[in-house]
Amino acid sequence: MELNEQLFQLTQERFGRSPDQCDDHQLYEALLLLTCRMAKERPAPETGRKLYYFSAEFLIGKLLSNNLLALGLHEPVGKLLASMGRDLGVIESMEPEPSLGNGGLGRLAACFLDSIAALGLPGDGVGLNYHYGLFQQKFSQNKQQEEPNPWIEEDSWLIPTGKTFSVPFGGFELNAVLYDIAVPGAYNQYANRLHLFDVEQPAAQPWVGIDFDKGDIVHNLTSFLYPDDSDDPGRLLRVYQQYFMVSAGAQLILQELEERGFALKELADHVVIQINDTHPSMVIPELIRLLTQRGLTLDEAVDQVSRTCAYTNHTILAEALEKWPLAFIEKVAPQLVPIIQELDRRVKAAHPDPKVSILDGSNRVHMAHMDIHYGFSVNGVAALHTEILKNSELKPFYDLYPQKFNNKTNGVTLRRWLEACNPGLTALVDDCIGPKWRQDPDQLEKLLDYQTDGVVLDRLLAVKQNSKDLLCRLLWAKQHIELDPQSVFDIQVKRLHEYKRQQMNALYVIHKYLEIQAGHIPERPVTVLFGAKAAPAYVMAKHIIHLILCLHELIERSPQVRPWLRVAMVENYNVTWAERLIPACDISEQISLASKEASGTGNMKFMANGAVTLGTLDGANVEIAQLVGQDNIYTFGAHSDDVIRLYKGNRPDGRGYDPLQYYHSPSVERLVDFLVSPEMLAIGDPACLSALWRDMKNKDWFMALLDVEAYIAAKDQAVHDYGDRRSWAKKMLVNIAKAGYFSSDRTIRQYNQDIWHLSEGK
Ligand code: 26Q
Repeated sequence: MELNEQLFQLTQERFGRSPDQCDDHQLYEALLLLTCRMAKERPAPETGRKLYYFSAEFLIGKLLSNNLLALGLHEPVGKLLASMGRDLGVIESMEPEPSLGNGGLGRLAACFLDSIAALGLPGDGVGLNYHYGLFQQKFSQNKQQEEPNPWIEEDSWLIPTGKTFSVPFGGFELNAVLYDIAVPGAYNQYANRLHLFDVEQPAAQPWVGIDFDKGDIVHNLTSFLYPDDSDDPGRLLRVYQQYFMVSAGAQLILQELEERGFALKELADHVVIQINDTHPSMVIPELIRLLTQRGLTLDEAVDQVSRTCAYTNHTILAEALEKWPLAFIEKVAPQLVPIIQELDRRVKAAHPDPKVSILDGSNRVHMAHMDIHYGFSVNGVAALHTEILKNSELKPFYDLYPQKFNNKTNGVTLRRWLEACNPGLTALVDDCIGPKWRQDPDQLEKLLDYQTDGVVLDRLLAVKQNSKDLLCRLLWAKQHIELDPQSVFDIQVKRLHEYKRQQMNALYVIHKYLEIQAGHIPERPVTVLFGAKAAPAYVMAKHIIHLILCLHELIERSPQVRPWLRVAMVENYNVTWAERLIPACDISEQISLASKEASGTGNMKFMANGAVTLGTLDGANVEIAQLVGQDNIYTFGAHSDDVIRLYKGNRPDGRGYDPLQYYHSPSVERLVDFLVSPEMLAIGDPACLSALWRDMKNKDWFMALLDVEAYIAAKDQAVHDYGDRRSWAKKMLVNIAKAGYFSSDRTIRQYNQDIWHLSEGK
């Protein structure tokens, strides 16, 4: 049936009217049903060995556009709607965005599912169906407020499967109900699945903010992503979530294995499990439990599981490495305790070094250690990150198992992060090099032939200007903030964390503010845009948001400064905001303290959209710099080995980093002290601002003061260079041309070649 007939039939059945009589929401619902049905009917790829990607987060974003693209319907539907005088963009805006992730790790999982399907590989995601997702961010009195994000409507992408699995907790059992989201592959006729487990009787929305009864596991287990883990009930709920996800997931895997006609003791031949950070690590003891319960000996079960599980590390921040008290596991899943103890006993018998044991002296379970001993692969997510794991953070493990360690530099799906979010740039790329870069992203390098083509460079600048104009309109519509579309757009969007150093960017804003007030007018106007959520219990991160919002208010009130400098923070930064912000960016802020950002993936999305990176030599920035060359990136700041040395207190004088030493440079002191200046205290909360001020000068754990002067110089250089429009356009072009390496299709091919081997097995 023709597309327009299908749509007609659907809207008639559902709303008793033809598509052109439907309102935007009705059209959205009809397209959702149509797309969902088509995706659902697709078969799974031919199964050799099958991958299960376990992750506590899948930051999938809105799906309508993405799925239309994969189904080859984006253009026809767009045209059909246009012929009725409707706009696909408006229809899409009806879709609620699920917030099933925090940031990079969750978005990576979503890009990976997209690429696995596009390559026609058999691989499903396994996660949880959080009803209110991550909180929704609101600003009030220049502070972040949290509210639930109820994203599940009557019609959604969730497909009920009718499958349930009983999860045995200490003292009670809970049924895990399985919902699926279909993941159609672009360029083929297959679809994989994202399996999301849910409780049977989810709680209704809490009335006040995001407060809820953390002890009511039966109803609240899947209410929120990352409940506040600053207190024990919150931490315990996290462990309940993790065990629920992995137990149900493991049961699903064994059920599918048997349905395919294989024996349990052949598990490793037919299944591979990728453990996305340590959040799903309990899948290891849980699978061992299930296999022994079903007749395998302990040795057989340990052997199968160890050849099935592979672990990805996403962080070297010690505080983010999960170490759960064994007492928590005793309460949540007591049946795992003897298994974990036995796994630890074997490790201790073979390796006396206490640094590599699973259970430490305080009876805490080091989840990563369990993954490394009882998995066959350990990977970092960018070249530098993997080297730091091998040489520093996980060195004792690398010494034991050098063959397990490998690097898989992250990537992003260019289908969402170029084709869907930036049609203007996509058309320009197609006009220059044809359409084949979609399936072979390295072909983007052909754009290098146009570096001296004035027509192409001017078109590139026009495309960028158009995206900036659109963003200005959106920010006005959403937040009543007026931007200058002719200014340089400098954008930092990512989770709020001290190591990412949004506070250092704020110091740049203060620097500019003071310069302009002193009568030093900059070469051209600059707009500094932020987007970030702070974890509800992360006090310092909330202070930084407060600082940024206060700076916004201060500058909006200053007729002298405002023409030259503006600051804004988008409210509720999410995937949808990213899709609007990234195409409009001139300068991409990637300024983490070297050694702390495992990879970053925003950096890749920005470069693919023609933004020039201003960054430290951290994470994948190092690889970006190698690819684009020094003329097409602005790098600054301390190197990772210096930082690691500073943390160890290895300065020549035997001391560690002392922020006061940098604070007392006059140009830095006035920036930091501005936090508690009369003009700031008149706007902001003195308690927050002075707490931040004290922390910055006395602790500065992530060394913003070490790099701030180099940072200001590098940013001013970039703003200067922006003035030579043709030369800037060339930098943009080189960045786009080199972005092919950061396609997640490349990353997934490497995972498959080195870790998964999905075409093997039967
Ligand atoms: C752990 C224990 C208790 C509570 C929360 C957590 C927790 C939650 C989320 C720990 C880590 C995360 C998220 C980490 C994350 O997003 N990491 C990012 O992963 C990206 C994909 O590999 C990288 O590009 C980023 O560099 C990395 O920061």
